[in-house]
Amino acid sequence: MFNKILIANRGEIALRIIRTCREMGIQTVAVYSTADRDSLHVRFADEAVCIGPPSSAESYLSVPQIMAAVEITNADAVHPGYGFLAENADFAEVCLEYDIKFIGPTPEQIRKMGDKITAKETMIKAGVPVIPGSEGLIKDLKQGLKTAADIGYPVILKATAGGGGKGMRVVWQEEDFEANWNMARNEAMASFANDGIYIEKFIEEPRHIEFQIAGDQNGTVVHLSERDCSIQRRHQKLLEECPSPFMTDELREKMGEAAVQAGKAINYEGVGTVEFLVDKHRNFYFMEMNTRIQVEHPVTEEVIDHDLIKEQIKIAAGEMISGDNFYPNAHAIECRINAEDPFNGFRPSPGVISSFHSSKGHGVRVDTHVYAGYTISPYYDSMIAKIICRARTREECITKMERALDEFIIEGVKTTVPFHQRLMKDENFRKGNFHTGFINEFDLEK
Ligand code: MV4
Repeated sequence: MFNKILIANRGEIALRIIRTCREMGIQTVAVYSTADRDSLHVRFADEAVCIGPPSSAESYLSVPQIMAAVEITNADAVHPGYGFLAENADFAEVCLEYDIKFIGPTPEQIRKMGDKITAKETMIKAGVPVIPGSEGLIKDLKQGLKTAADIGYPVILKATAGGGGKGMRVVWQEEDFEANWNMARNEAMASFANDGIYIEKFIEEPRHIEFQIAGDQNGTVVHLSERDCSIQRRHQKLLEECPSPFMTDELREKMGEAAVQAGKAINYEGVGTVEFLVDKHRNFYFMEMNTRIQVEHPVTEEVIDHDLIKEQIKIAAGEMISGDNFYPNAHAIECRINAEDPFNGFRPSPGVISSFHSSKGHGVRVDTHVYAGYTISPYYDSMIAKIICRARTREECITKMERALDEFIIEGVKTTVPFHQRLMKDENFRKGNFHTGFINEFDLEK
């Protein structure tokens, strides 16, 4: 087992990782930018190293700064958390070269899933259903028009270097193809310095259902059931839950098996997430794989009663997992609380938290790094807390969440709490009747 883990992250996930390390008797090193001097991860870690100014590029994204912190503290492993360097294959490779264990998959596994066309080709070979579309990259406008006509409109143009919704364009009819083609290529070049584009059939009103998987260094891969992440706004997830209200035992078996096949196809090591789009007929298609721990991992932890960070660390240390899948024993919902004004287009609302009271009580978990007096910096993402509720049924879980939201007090900044309070009351949400376009149709003032 590791002696000392350096956490290359900040905020609630850094705290989350420190907690598990303490329980496992592993020493911790926090790294922080000058904007995070007064953060709890700095206080709760055994050691802390300042790695630069507030800008992420010069601190949390700086491989030389982080490797220097590893060197001076003599850490033997790095946990990247999510965001920042978590899916940076070059960083994972530098760790490998310096004989520091990167707690996550190998650089090769990260690269295979990071390039979306390579990922899709790998899934086709593994027998995992993918969205019908072009075979590989589209060379030029002419080939694009022909491919789109063959697939049939509507189609969607995606950047191979993209993901998470960046560089995507939906085309409803042939006469709009050329303009969208040009925009997609320009956007992809500007965002990713790679203008490779591929085309898929556009799936209308899909659900986003993802499977948590885990694979060990021995080649065993299992799934830990699904999370429904269809409640999103501009590709930012707002709420996640397990089980999905759309799930059946039969569909879970089929999708779970596909997720395990996806992991096995790349010999996946670590915990990861296989994202699927599911249409109204319950056809499911591989969309992307995330090779990191995700924000919404507590939803799974609550329903299967396992610590996923602990599993990550054990796998990284070479421990084997049992070959059994995990199924939900309860219902869990996570509401992401962001310092944003939901009545003003979710505009960020940084500033000082003047007072803070966390929701508490049976079946309520709040993962947060904030406290009264804490300053929310405009430099980083605006998520300040996750309220996770667990109950035996979805109905009870929603009721508990309503209570937990009412009890959550934060003053000094605007938050997305009122959005979630309104969502909990929505008839379609309560019925489990929603898809990824739901929030665009959802009127907060109603
Ligand atoms: C799609 C799609 C419909 N059809 N692909 C968005 C994020 C990126 N991972 C892929 N995304 C989508 N791909 C086809 N062929 C619709 C989306 C999509 C979406 C997916 C998941 C969650 C929210 C979404 C919101 C809008 C579009």
